This record gives sequence, C-alpha cells and structure tokens, in this order.
Amino acid sequence: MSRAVLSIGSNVGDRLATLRGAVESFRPWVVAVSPVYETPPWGPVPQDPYLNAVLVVADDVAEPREWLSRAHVAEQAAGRTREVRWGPRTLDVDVVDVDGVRSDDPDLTLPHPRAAERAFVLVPWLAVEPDATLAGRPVRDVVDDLPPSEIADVRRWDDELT
Ligand code: A4P
Ligand code: MG
Repeated sequence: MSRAVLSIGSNVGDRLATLRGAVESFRPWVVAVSPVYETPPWGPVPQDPYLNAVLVVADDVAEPREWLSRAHVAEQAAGRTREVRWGPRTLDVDVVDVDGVRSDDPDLTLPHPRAAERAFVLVPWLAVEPDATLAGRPVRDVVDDLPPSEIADVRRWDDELT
C-alpha cells in the first residue's frame, strides 16, 4: 500500500470547480480531503490569490512516481499549460509526501522541497492529519516555525470540495 499527500492549488478561472475536478481525478484513491483555503500567492511572480487544499490518497501502486503521473493527468484534465515557473495556473498538483520516502530525483523530489516553507500546504494538511510528519518532524512543529502572519493569511473558505 502506498499513501501520498498531495497539494492542489488553483488561481485561474473557476478555482473551486477546478479543485473539485482534481478531487474527481483522484476519486478511486481518496482517503481524506481537507477544507479549502484562500491563500496569497507565494513566490516571486505577482498573481491572483489561490484556492488550496490537500488530498490524502492511497493505492497499491508500486512506485511513488505513479502519484506524479496521476498528478500530471489531473493537471492536463484541468487544461493546465506550463508558462512561467511559480506563475498562475488553472491547476497545480504537487506530491508533498509518499510514505515518508526521501528522494533527490529532480523529477520527483520527496518530500516536496518547499513544503516546509508553505503555510498553504501545511495548514490544510494538518486539518486532515493532525499527527502528520514531514521529513520526520511533526507537521504541527513545522507550522509553528512559520511566521504567524503567513498562517493567518491562509483563510478557511466556506465551500467544501466533497
Ligand atoms: N517535481 C519534482 N518533485 C516534485 C514533487 N514532489 N511534486 C518536478 C510535483 N512535482 C515535482 O513542476 C516542475 C517539475 O517539478 C515537474 O516536472 C516535476 O517533475 P511543474 O508543476 O511543472 O512547475 P511549477 O509548478 O511551476 O513549478 P514548481 O516548482 O512545482 O512550483 P510550485 O512549487 O508548485 O509553485 N501560491 C499559493 N498561495 N498557492 C499555490 O498553490 N503554487 C505555486 C507553484 C506558486 N505559488 C503558490 C502556489
Ligand atoms: Mg508544481
């Protein structure tokens, strides 16, 4: 059994519909779906706010890479085009963690190298998995290390994904 934590985000078009579509893409394997949060754009590119959420998924896949392939299928289904790194997108699916596996492979780095800095990943993750760990550390401790303003900026959205 392989269990993965996925971060989904959208800041172009009907963001909520896009995230719901992403959940449908993973429907056969979904274990938990976090609440939705509106989050300020992270990174160097000025752009609109995101809606973000986290999915926990599980399956008998042999390789962590299978989750990345499924992420790419979901992105394609949402009409994603890759234009600017860290730029606006209909749907981004990042593989945050797969069973605590560590990998330096540039095609699938695990855990996701920027997850620990991102309140928009950690806050939703904690909401569905309060005892989660990231690279061996409790996620709640990792969150505690972030600037409080970044945590406060991750605002719970009323609509649910399921
Ligand atoms: N890749 C390596 N490891 C992974 C992994 N663990 N999960 C490779 C997913 N992909 C991984 O990704 C670039 C390459 O990373 C892929 O070929 C894959 O094999 P990409 O999705 O093509 O490009 P990208 O998304 O533009 O770059 P990157 O570095 O993934 O950007 P991020 O880190 O995903 O940033 N602000 C808010 N508030 N919410 C967001 O969701 N997202 C981004 C995108 C920026 N700012 C944001 C948000
Ligand atoms: Mg990405």
